[in-house]
Amino acid sequence: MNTTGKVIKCKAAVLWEPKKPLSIEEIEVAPPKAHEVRIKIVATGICRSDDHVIEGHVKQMKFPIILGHEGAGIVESIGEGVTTVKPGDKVIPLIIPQCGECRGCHDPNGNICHKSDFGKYRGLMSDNTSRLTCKGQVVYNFLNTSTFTEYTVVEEMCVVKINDDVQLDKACVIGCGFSTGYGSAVNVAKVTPGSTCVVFGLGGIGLSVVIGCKIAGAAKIIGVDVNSDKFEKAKELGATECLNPKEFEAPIHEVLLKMTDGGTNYSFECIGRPDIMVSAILSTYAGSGTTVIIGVSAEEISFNPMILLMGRTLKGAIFGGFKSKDCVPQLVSDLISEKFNLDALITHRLPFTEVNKGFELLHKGESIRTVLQF
Ligand code: PAD
Ligand code: ZN
Repeated sequence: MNTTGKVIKCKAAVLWEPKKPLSIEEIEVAPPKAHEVRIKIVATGICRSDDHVIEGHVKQMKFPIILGHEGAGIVESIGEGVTTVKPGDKVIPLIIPQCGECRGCHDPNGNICHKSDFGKYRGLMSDNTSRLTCKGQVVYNFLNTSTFTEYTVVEEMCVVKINDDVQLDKACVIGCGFSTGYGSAVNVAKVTPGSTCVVFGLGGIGLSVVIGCKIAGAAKIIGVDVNSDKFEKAKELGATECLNPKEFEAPIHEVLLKMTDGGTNYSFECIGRPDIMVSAILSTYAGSGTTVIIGVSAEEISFNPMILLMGRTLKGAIFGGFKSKDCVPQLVSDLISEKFNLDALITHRLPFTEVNKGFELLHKGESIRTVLQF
């Protein structure tokens, strides 16, 4: 049945308020307006950033909301003026838009488009309306995407066509977790061959950092996690050794300084804890070490400036510093040509309606990425 121009009724996982399970509801998805694209979602990963909203850590968030931001799908229909995708195209929705016009898009050294909803959390399209409703109420979107739904509408600047040959139930992790971790190593830190790296937190983000460090030619990649069950996979992906801070009396940065002759060249915080962010900085070599903060936290971080004065660098990045529309198609091509393999990141697959089970697996520390299939 041709659905172009019509409201689509479909299933979505709605979060009505924080600290509640997601609720599978029938929603209405309006047709795309000018410069918008309606997508049939085929697969979506579960990321800790979705969980931060469920747990109520993101104070500005508006409810009800449809979470999910690590998806892949097929264009169902397009609004007037859309030129870069057409119905039937395989696409990835983009958590960082690329409008191509703002200072952020023109900045060769950054990737933060000013249309991004990170930190603002308006949850609406640029015209301040939503295409999603449930039981007569407006439903907000998450990070310009919302993928825990059979259909979603995004703006053209928040979606990109990808190679037709890719499997969408793998490519979806390029929509957030993989690109975020991998790019933090290769783009943001710019890990150099022969260097020493430490990665704090070995979830989907941390393991993707490990993949990036290995491809960049790091000689030593040390994984740190309080859950030792994560070590086997980290080693499979390139970690040369793994440490559990619970097994040491001394603070973990002191252990790392000893192991690495005074500190690593690079460190990555992939958890979202201010105390570990400071440990990550302290683990690097004082004269020239670089730390990249990737984990998201609403709490403040504090440390003595002397820690940086000697020559350390502190950086942060969203989506691995990748300009989304420019870079995602290439990442998908790199997946097809087996530059990297994402199978190890996807530990579980579930039908979309079992989304809450996917979050349980994340809480229990059993999953890296659960991919929900529609
Ligand atoms: P995850 O929960 O799968 O992984 C976190 C890992 O950290 C787990 O393996 C934990 O066992 C481990 N951990 C927890 N506490 C500690 C501790 N004290 N010391 C050592 N290890 C610990 O999450 P994820 O990989 O999906 O996401 C990680 C963070 O990255 C999270 O804060 C998420 O919101 C953020 C993120 N940032 C971006 C970005 O663009 N900057 C994108 C996506 C996710
Ligand atoms: Zn994410």
